[in-house]
Amino acid sequence: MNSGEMLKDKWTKVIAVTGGAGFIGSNLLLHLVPKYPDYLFVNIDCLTYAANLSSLTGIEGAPNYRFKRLSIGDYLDLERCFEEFPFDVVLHLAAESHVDRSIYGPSDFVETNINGTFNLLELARHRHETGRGIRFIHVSTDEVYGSLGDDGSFFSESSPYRPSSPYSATKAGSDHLVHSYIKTYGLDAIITHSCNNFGPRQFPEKLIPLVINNILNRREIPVYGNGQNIRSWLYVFDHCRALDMVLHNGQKGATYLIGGGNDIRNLDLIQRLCRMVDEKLGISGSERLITFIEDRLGHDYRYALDSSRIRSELGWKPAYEFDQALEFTIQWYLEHQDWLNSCISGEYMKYYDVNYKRKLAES
Ligand code: NAD
Ligand code: TDX
Repeated sequence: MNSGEMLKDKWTKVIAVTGGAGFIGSNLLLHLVPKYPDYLFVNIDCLTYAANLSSLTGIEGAPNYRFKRLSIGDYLDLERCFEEFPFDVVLHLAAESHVDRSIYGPSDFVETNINGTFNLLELARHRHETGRGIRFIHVSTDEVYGSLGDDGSFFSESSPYRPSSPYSATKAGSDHLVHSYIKTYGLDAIITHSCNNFGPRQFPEKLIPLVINNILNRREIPVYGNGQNIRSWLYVFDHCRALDMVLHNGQKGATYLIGGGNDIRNLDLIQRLCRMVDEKLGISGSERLITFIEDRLGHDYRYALDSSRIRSELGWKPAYEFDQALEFTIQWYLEHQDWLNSCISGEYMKYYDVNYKRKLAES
């Protein structure tokens, strides 16, 4: 018996989770590793600025968890990993994920989101073609569908692709590759598109942790344009529950939209966060930190998803009410300021200056 066969013998499923040291990936592993002690989880992550291994505290020593530091952009490293582990499932989350960074430097987005996904698909195809089943779950975003107006409409599984930013264009490119592997090679792949996630362990370049972090540091809260853009929010734990259901019961070749239904204008959300954080800290006046700055280039106005398919087929629905989840989230950041501080190192401040300094000075 070779080592791959021994692993197959020992574990009911062997699952690769790419990007498992990032925001959603770490929350997903914290959900899945204790829940399925008979599955082996292999976290494949090259640890970019957005990764944080301390997000995995609690499972890093679990017998059914392994960590492989490698880039999905490196085919040979990835091939060795696929030789070592007989994967039954790939849960693919690794990506460059921040829209603003994609505006200033799109090339890493092409490399990871398109080429990295291509490498994973090729290795999955090789397994599939040798008759060893493999399920490929590609975690995509609502942003590939572009922007909605004020007409109350929603994106559905059949909405046309109209990405606006280099980030969403590279996610769209990777989705098209996945679609082509389903159609051409019959790969057992599924694509999920979720709306904006929030919750613990999110890098503070994204709106909600950025607001909390800036309140804590008494720094301006930068609002793009007039703050009237609308985002639809999903608590990360509800996203993880959805991915668990897709992994076990999703239909081969299907697309699932995962929406939380919490649609809110950015300014309303920021003001709500200011009030909630102030109340927890026993302070007042954080709303005065709000600073309107030049709009994001290509800024999408509104996203909204029709998630009736995952609700009716898989019985998923969000378990958390929006305000309650916001409250848990704020509480987590207040209790984990060491985690936040570990993110806002030199690299973060360099990014912060490039993205905000001039705009804040001109505001
Ligand atoms: P994140 O930026 O927090 O984490 C990404 C992780 O991927 C990091 O740990 C990073 O080190 C890793 N990574 C990046 N490049 C890599 C490479 N070349 N090789 C190996 N690992 C690499 O992202 P997130 O917010 O957790 O998003 C996870 C996935 O979900 C992404 O595919 C994203 O497009 C998608 N998504 C995110 C949201 C959201 O609101 N955060 C919403 C919808 C979809
Ligand atoms: O400083 C800011 N000021 C501001 O007004 C930041 C960081 C954001 N915003 C606005 C831009 C957006 O309208 O807030 C909204 C949310 O911004 P982000 O947190 O950057 O998220 P978004 O651009 O909507 O994309 C997110 O959701 C979809 C994730 O980053 C993507 O990875 C995911 O695919």
